[in-house]
Amino acid sequence: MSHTSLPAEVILNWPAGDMHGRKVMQSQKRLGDLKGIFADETARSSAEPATVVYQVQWWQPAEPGQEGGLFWGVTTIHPGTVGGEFYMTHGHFHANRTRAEYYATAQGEGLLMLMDDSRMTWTEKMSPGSLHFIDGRHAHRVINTGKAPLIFWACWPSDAGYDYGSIAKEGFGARVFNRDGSIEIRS
Ligand code: S6P
Ligand code: ZN
Repeated sequence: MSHTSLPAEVILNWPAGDMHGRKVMQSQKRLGDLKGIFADETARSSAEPATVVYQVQWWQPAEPGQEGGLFWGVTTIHPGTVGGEFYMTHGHFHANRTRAEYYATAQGEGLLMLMDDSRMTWTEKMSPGSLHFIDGRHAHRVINTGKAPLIFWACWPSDAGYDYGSIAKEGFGARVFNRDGSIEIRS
């Protein structure tokens, strides 16, 4: 019996946070896209709107919403602040609160901010090699508190979905600022 080995559909560059493959998708979030995310909206709207805050690459080998599949992605958050607040992701709950996720840090330093339905908010430190299990009930946002890009890999179920609405409306229960070179978490 003959046997054929197919090439892998996606090749990762782990430390660089890069994915290559025909079906790999990508998106970028610029300061101009992040209205209402940072506390100081005046500072955000007066900054250069084309500045990239973070970018995501991901692979969906199943249909979104389909049960049983897994998605894989990588996010790079650039270093920087808006009105003293560190660059970060939008943050979201999963639409399906029974669907968990893993984050694993490749490079950089930051905080994974988690929040439950009662708005109780806490953080976990992210550094190269740190692995983070995100319970499906918890909203999650990543903040780059370092001077270099923060790169983390993620794996999540194809039917997790996204709920950005409540975060867009009320944010998380805490924010993270650069105060004279040190990290300050304000609730
Ligand atoms: C998806 C996963 C990540 C984020 C990415 C950007 O469940 O958590 O791929 O989508 O880190 O964050 P956000 O909050 O803008 O989607
Ligand atoms: Zn998620």
